[in-house]
Amino acid sequence: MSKLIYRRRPSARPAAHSGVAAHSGEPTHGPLTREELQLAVRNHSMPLEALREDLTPPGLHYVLTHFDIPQVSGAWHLRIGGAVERAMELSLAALKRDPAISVQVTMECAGNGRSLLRPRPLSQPWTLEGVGTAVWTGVPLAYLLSQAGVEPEAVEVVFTGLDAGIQGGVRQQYARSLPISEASRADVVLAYKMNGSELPPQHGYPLRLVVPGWYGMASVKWLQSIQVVTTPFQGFQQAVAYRYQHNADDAGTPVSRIRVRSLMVPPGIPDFFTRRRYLHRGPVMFHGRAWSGEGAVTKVEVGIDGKWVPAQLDKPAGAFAWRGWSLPWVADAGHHELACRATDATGAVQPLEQHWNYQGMGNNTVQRVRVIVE
Ligand SMILES: Nc1nc2c(c(=O)[nH]1)N[C@H]1C(S)=C(S)[C@@H](COP(=O)(O)O)O[C@H]1N2
Ligand SMILES: [Mo]
Repeated sequence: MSKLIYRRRPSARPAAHSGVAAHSGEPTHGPLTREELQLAVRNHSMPLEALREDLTPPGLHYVLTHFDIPQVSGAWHLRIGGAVERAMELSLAALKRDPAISVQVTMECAGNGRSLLRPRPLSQPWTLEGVGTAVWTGVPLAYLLSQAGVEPEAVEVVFTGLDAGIQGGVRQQYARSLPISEASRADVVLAYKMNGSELPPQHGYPLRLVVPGWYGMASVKWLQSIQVVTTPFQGFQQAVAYRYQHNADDAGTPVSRIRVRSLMVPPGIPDFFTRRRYLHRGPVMFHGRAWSGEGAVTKVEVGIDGKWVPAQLDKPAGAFAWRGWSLPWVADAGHHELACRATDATGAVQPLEQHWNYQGMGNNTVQRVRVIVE
């Protein structure tokens, strides 16, 4: 078994309250490692040109899977238990007979932007594209919890996936919890459809949780059980991973809602290898999307060679879906640097400089796109 344990440096300081590191090495300024490359080819991002679409087609939506996509038996049932009056076991057919809702949700990986940090935390090496928007259809979690009858002493609800593996030396099934207040929201859904079709295997077939507004780690795929608990959940993905930490010894604070971010469709055409962008001189329309899990997007500005210009915002497509924006520009010949930055209803605005943290979480620093106009 020990061969499967994640590599740990002999000198590694133990992470607070767990005795293990959340990932496989100290941050580095070095070149991309073999392990990062393996993760990057398993977990794909959304090509930025897909920002043109309100809804991301499932094959273009980003994917993040810690372990393997699990095999799902034909006898699959969802178990609901713990501090409830009536424990339940539900088949997919039974869940499909329950009331259903559809919610349009922009989901983003908490590690999006990680590999742009200096030094670079070693884990899934996202640049900017760990995001996508889908319509998720299924049973409201609050409906099933009310059917089960949550006991008054309950504090959290724990969601466990079928997928198993080892992270930070700890054998585990992927599991996360939500406080009762979040689990009781009307828009949290146990989804069996994505954009109107059956859930694809990589997105959690047969059933996944979707927590609108929270970074993706909360939306547990391949759900096996829902347990109502009376003490806070201390599983690895809750207590060790997904925390804003200064260093390995810092207990840190939990990652929850998505920080405000905007991205633009890279204009013009790319060079195959460098991805450098080339544009013709003259009028061009910039398009992009902006979102936040903390509140509505209220402003997007486009930076052109360091000067910020307000973009036109499209109508919102729902409280938890990205909002389109556009800005016309007349390109003059030469090298230019484009950027975009969003503000949300809480007044939060994307930083121009990185806010570094040890696991590389929530890096919403503004996107910069260099273009060559000819
Ligand atoms: N069971 C399970 N659920 C999971 C994960 C996982 O590895 N296993 N990854 C989480 C993370 S970190 C993210 S960002 C989202 C990604 O969802 P997607 O692959 O459908 O885009 O799923 C979350 N749910
Ligand atoms: Mo994630």
